[in-house]
Parts: sequence; C-alpha cells; structure tokens
Amino acid sequence: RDYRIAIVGATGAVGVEMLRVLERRNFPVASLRLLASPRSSGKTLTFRGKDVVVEPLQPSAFAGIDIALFSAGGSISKEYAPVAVESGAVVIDNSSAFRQHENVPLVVPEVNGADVAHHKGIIANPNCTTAITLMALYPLHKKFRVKRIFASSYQAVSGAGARALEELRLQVKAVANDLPIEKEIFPHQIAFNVIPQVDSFLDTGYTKEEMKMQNEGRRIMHLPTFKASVTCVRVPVYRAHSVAVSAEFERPVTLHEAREAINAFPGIELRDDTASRDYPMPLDYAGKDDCAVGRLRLDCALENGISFWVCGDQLLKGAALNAVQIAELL
Ligand code: A2P
Ligand code: 11C
Repeated sequence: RDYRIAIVGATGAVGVEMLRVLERRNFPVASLRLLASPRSSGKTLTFRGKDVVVEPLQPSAFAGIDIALFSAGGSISKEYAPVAVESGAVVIDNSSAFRQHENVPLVVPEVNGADVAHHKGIIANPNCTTAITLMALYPLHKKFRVKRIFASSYQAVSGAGARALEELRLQVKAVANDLPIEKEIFPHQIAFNVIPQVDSFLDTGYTKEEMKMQNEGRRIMHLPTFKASVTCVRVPVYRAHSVAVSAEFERPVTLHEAREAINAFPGIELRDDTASRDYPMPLDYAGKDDCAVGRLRLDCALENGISFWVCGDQLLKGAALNAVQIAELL
C-alpha cells in the first residue's frame, strides 16, 4: 500500500531533505502534504517533478494522514504531535520534545530498529550528533562493551537551520569585503571562528546538546550505565558534523577487531589509511547517506580505549534519512 504523508517544517533545512530522501528512496507515497508557518503559505516545493503547495500548519491538517514527519522545533512538536496522533497518524519527530518519554521509542534503525514496534503513536528521531556518533560507537560496543566516552563535536551551521546557513554565507562575504558582521542566530561571529556552545547551558556547566549524547545514547543502546562527557562546538562548516571520540570499553580491544566490527555494520564506511592521509572530512560526507569513521587508534590514556573520528551529514543520517528509515520500518 501507499502512505499519506505530511511533513511539518517542510521549508526548513531538514524538511527539504525529507522530501528529497522520500523521492530518492522511492518511498510509497500516496499523497504528500507540506506544512510550515503562515510565512510560507503559497510557496511551492517540488516532489517527483510536480509542484506541491505549502500549507499553514493547523490542527485540521492531519486529517487522513498516515505518517507525519515533524521537523519544526520542539514547541511545534509538543503542540501538534498529539493532535496528529489523535487524527490517526503516526508521528516521527525530529525534535527533542519526546526523546525521553517512556512510551516514545528513540530509534536509530541500525542500532535499535526493533524498538519501533513499541510505539504508541510517536517515535523520536535522535539528536544529530548522537546519531552520527552511535553509527561508529555501536559496532564497537557490540564487540567490546562501552563504559564511557569523552568527545568533542565539530558541528556544521546547518544543524541550526536554514537561516544559520545563510548567516555564515553572509558573514564570510562581509569579512572578505571588510564590511561589518551581522549576527542573529549564533551568539558570536561564526565565520572564521569556532563557538564552544551548541544549545543552552545547564547548571552543571554542560549544554543541553552535550548531555543528549549520554541521555539519548543510553536509551538507543539500551545501556543505562553509559557515560559521556562531551564538548559541543559550532564550526564554520556548511554541512556535515564531525565528532572526535575517545571510548573506554569493558573488554580488551584490538584495532583489527574494531575495524572488522565497523566494516560489518551497515551505514558506516571505514576511511582509515593514515599512510595516504585518508580519513573522513565533512566536505566529503555532505550529501551522503553513509557516515564514515577514521583515525582509529588505541587510546594512550584509557584502559581498553579506542579513539576515533566520525563524520556524517547531520541533515541526512542525523535527521531526514533516519526519519525516513524509521518510516520504512513502520
Ligand atoms: P517557515 O519556513 O515558514 O518559517 P529550520 O530548522 O531550517 O529553521 O526550519 C524550521 C521549519 O519549521 C520551517 O519549515 C519553518 O517554516 C517551520 N516553522 C517554524 N515556525 C513554525 C510555526 N509556528 N508553524 C509551523 N511551522 C513553523
Ligand atoms: C545543531 N544538533 O547542530 C543541533 C540541532 O537535538 O535535535 C538539532 C538539535 C536536536 O544545532
């Protein structure tokens, strides 16, 4: 059968990718409803060669919808996801609104796809940095049992939405032309800079984004003892996040087994040949479905430790692709 699909936040950085992923993966779409703010009313987006008009989000928009993909921020999800469920749709939500709710499975299909079966109407898509990190960490965990990680992220501006992408573009031009810098989305200049803050601060000094790795990692890997100390950093990259990870395991580790485990796991490539300076970089993984891991080495400061570097397109595996993969499982 074919499915009646709605995309909430269709005009956003992730929403637009959802359209492209549905097309590319030949998802059985019977009808498509594109929803956004009233600002976008009347705009059109193309799907399979046809123009589809964007409609304003309102409660009646979910009548007759089978699957609603949400990516318009947490407050829109909190308000409208229950309405969509009430109308009979299954919601796949890309925001952080429901990720810790007991009845809401939080899913990376390659890791815990079976959890989809327990949904009560809403399935949560993980944070992008978490999803990309787990694509490399989970195969190692299955082999060696992870205890804790220390990590730093290098997050592309598109993680903060379409306007953030434009902000970097304009700032780069302004710097090149010696003009004043304008900023709106990021708290500081992002062009030619790095900002050690993604999301807002908690009392502990960590940011919310940093704690998602531990909180979401525990649920996705079914590993309540997992610990993650993370520093999330915004870098002037348009697209694809990178994460440097040092992981400590329960069992003794070997690089040979680590490489084998990664090679056997779907959705992640091993790019690890230091002799030819081969390692993943965000420029090479922007627009790609697969994530990639490199710089694999025995950690010199941890017992049973492995350090690695992982890259992935956060709009795809970190958001739109993962959401459509969940829809495919449904
Ligand atoms: P719009 O383009 O009309 O503002 P991004 O993550 O790239 O910033 O995109 C956010 C998405 O969420 C956009 O599609 C945006 O629509 C949508 N959105 C933002 N606010 C609302 C709202 N109040 N109602 C519906 N959609 C919204
Ligand atoms: C960023 N990771 O790069 C964020 C965006 O938890 O879904 C997504 C936040 C989230 O800004």
